[in-house]
Amino acid sequence: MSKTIILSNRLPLQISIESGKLDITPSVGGLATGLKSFHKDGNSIWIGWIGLTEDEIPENLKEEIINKAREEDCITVNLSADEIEGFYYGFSNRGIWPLFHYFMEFTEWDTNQWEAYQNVNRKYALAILEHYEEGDVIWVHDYQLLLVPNMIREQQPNATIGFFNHIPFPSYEVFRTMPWREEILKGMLGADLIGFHTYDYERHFLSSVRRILMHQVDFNIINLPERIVKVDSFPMGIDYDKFEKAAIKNSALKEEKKSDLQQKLDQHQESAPGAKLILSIDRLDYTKGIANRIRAFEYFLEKYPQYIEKVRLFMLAVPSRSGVPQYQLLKKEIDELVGRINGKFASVNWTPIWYFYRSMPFENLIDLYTSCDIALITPIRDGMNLVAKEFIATRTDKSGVLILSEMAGAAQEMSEALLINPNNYNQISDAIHHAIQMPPDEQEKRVTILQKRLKRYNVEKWANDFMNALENTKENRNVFQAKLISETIQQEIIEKFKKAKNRILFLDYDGTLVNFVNNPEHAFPDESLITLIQSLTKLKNTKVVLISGRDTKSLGEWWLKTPVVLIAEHGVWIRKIGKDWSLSEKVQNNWMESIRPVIETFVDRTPGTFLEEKSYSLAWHYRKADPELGEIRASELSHVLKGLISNHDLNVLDGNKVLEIKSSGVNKGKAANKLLLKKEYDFIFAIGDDWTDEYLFKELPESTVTVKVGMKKTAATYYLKDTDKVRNLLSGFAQIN
Ligand code: ADQ
Repeated sequence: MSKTIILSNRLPLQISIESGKLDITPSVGGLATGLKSFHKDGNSIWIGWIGLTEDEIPENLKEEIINKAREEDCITVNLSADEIEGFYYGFSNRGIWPLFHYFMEFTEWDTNQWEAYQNVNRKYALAILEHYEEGDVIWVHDYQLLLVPNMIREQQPNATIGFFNHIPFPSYEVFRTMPWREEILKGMLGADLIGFHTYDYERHFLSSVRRILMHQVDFNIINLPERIVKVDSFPMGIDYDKFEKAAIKNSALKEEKKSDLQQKLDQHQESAPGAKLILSIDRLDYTKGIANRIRAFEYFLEKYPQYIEKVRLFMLAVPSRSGVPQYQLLKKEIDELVGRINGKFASVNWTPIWYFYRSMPFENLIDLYTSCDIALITPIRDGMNLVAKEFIATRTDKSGVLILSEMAGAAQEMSEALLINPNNYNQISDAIHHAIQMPPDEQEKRVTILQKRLKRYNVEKWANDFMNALENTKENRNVFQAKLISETIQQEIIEKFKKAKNRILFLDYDGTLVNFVNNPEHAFPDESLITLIQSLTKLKNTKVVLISGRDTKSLGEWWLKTPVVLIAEHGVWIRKIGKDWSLSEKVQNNWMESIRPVIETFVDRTPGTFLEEKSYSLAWHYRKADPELGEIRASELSHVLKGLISNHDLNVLDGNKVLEIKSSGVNKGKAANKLLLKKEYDFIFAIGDDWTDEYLFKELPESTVTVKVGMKKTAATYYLKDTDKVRNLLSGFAQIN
């Protein structure tokens, strides 16, 4: 039975060793909860690091740790202190983390850390490969493991791999500053499905893929030569029931059963009529905007002094990544800020900020969530932010106000919160004022809507949605019904070719025999291609036809001495062997006068594009343009042209980075079929890479061997990955004797 393999940096296990005794318990984090329906009944395994380096684990406990983890269906990846330093504290948290959160000034790019990141990613990938069996589904998590999907893909090309990024994906302008940006993107593209919390992260990622790797992107589908990758957003939810139940249980507790913290919080409430408690909880991280929050609170007390002694900020900062210098500096900054503001505003019986730098047990977290009046969550950047969602889930009496930064992914789904810009202290202080003043029925209205949404889209639904989408990518593979030409299929085709008495080959040029280059005039045939085509023409009873959208000039010059039939401008011109160019179709070109100026306005407005004027068609090339602007303008131009030509016998062809307008009576299929009229062929072969070649595939006789270059939607029977593979097949034809 196939299983799910989950991979994350840390295992969902808590480990402690006290007086030589080992204790391992499953952790209750959101991810673990979300995946519980997959991670049970032995139907899944979870691979990750246990949280202690090799030298921190006593020799006599190593075996026991492995076994105990195994009991929880977890497989441990061992990491040394050096590996953790370079991979985790280094590249992951001094490089990727600040960059992806737009803190470019904090990024450190170090070759040794990059080495460590690659090596540790390889270690995780190997751990997966060791346990992978055909049919298994693999789900890789987060920014520490960006290279893993492709490392698995290289060894297991047919595996189903999902990747989810828990932090933001930055804009292309920021991402491009990373020295190893290509490697990181290629690593991620090993997956079949890539998930982000929000659509914004998704579009930033797609933009980087388009601009850096130059892959063709159609909506949220990335077309790689051999497969497609789907990108989508899945906003992560919380274990709603757990928080709701805990809150109900908490409110039912008798006075003497309440925690010390709860009793202290109750006293605060009683200390002054109308006293308000503002809560802030996060890991101590510079992305969370803790310093901003304190400054905004100071601003609030100055702007609304009537709340002095009536409002308190309860701030819980959970220690995090203290091995990274930026975090040590941040700790110092927060300590000083809290000290300064408390010094400035405190009175004998009131301190404005209660500050705790520690982790707290779950029960205390619930005490805080349920006792406060306002949650003030102001990250500068945050992938999602689950604290905001947890706060809402615990408000079973429907009271409370959430003030949330619009820079948190959660803000996209929580528009009923008071959304603020974390850098605007005035706006934050007004939001605090608004929250304090908000009437209970308005609080109830807002909380009710939020709760309904969070309850429905909880963490389990999030995980299920991702896994279902990942399952569906298996079907995507079948959308492309064309079959990859394997070694065996190639031999079969060559055998057919060999046996045939009369053969004809229709070969497209750009993107099929040669790769695309920025300047089409530079795509001349190299020596080995000329030799290859010449050797094909030397075979008996074999006609070679180069069929292209190009004009007669370059094709004619390049293939002057080679005995091939040339078809130019998609079928307008033909040059038979030993003859001059002649018109194959009677076509008009008087329409060009009126269409040319329209295209010229697009050339002027779109840097990197140019107009190619052929004798019977006009082509607008946008390969060198900014990829996104190019696509937008192409769709705009196509729309304009289609409007203009509606009463003419013309059509607009959407080729590979080119829009071409020409007579609708002409296409490659029609031109090719004309050549078949004169002779009986028992082997017809057609190969091409773009939309214009589909006419060949559709209009040639059914027995034709049709081949698409690249994995795209096509009417062809087969496909090949790239031009090298095309040349390899043609060499097979050339060597039949
Ligand atoms: P984090 O940056 O850690 O997560 P967040 O989403 O707020 O941020 O999650 C924090 C979690 O820790 C919450 O579930 C919370 O209950 C828990 N927690 C907070 N304080 C605690 C305490 N004192 N003791 C114990 N537990 C505590 C990263 C990204 C986020 C993204 C998540 C999930 O940075 O943007 O939302 O992953 O994808």
